[in-house]
Order: sequence, then C-alpha cells, then structure tokens
Amino acid sequence: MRKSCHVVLVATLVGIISIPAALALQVSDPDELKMHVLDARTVKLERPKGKLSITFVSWDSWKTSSAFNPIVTQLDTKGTTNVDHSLRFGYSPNGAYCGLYNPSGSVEIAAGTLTRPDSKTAKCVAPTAKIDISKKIRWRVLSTYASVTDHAPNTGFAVGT
Ligand SMILES: [Ca+2]
Ligand SMILES: [Ca+2]
Repeated sequence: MRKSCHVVLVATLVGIISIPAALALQVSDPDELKMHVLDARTVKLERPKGKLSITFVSWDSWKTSSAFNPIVTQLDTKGTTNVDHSLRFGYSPNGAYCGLYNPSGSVEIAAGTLTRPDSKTAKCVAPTAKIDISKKIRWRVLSTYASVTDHAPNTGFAVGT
C-alpha cells in the first residue's frame, strides 16, 4: 500500500515538474514499411529557447551515408495552415547536414546541428531567430527511403511542441 502511494506520488510530481519544460511533443508511428530503414518509430519536436529540435527514431539502424535520404519535418508556424518552413536532414559531398529551410528545401534559412545519438536516432537543432512562430506549431515528419515515404503521424499534422 505504502509503496503504491509512493509510485503515485512520484508519478504526480514528475507530471507537475515536466509541465514547465513541456515544450516537446512526441508522436509514435508503427513499424509499417518492411525493408524501409527510415521507417519512423517516434518523432519528437522540441522547442528549447530560440531553437527548434527534431529527433527522429527509426525501427531499424542506419548509417549516415549517401544512402541517408531526406527526413523532412514540415512546419506550419504562423497564419493559415500552409507549411511555412521545413527542418531537413540531408547528405552532400561535404557530409551529412541538417537545417531550417523554406517548405520546398530550396532555400536554407539557418544551418542546424546534426547528431546521431545512436544508430537509430538522428537529431537536428536549428535556431529560429529568422522565422516567425506565432501559433502552436503544426508539424509532421516525412522520411523517404527507396522512393517510399513514411508519414508520422500517418494522417494530418501533430499540433504543439
Ligand atoms: Ca513508421
Ligand atoms: Ca507512418
């Protein structure tokens, strides 16, 4: 009895404590596309001060290489429900990169910092000083491998960070 009260108390405290830092939203996505190494498992958008961060976790391991195909986060940050910006991972002759772009990816707004915390995870953190974020961000992640695109969430957009 006493132990279960403890568990409830801790869970409650964690819930309370996490609220002020809750500028993060994680979306889970099924293991739905066999042989698709960038099949999204979870995608998480966070908003540390002055930045946006996307963490992409796949069901399978993959190496950062020329086969590291685009993982695109579409961002609707202002006004109508149009996509206003995108966060992109990519690979060039200079190596892997990520950054904040216009919706189509043709114009870089700000370079990001790309990390691979483990073989299934890629994270991009980019500054947001040059963009307008004037509402709860609507967003979704598209990961393309071998011409097949996984959407997370599967329909529509996630709302919030
Ligand atoms: Ca998936
Ligand atoms: Ca999906």
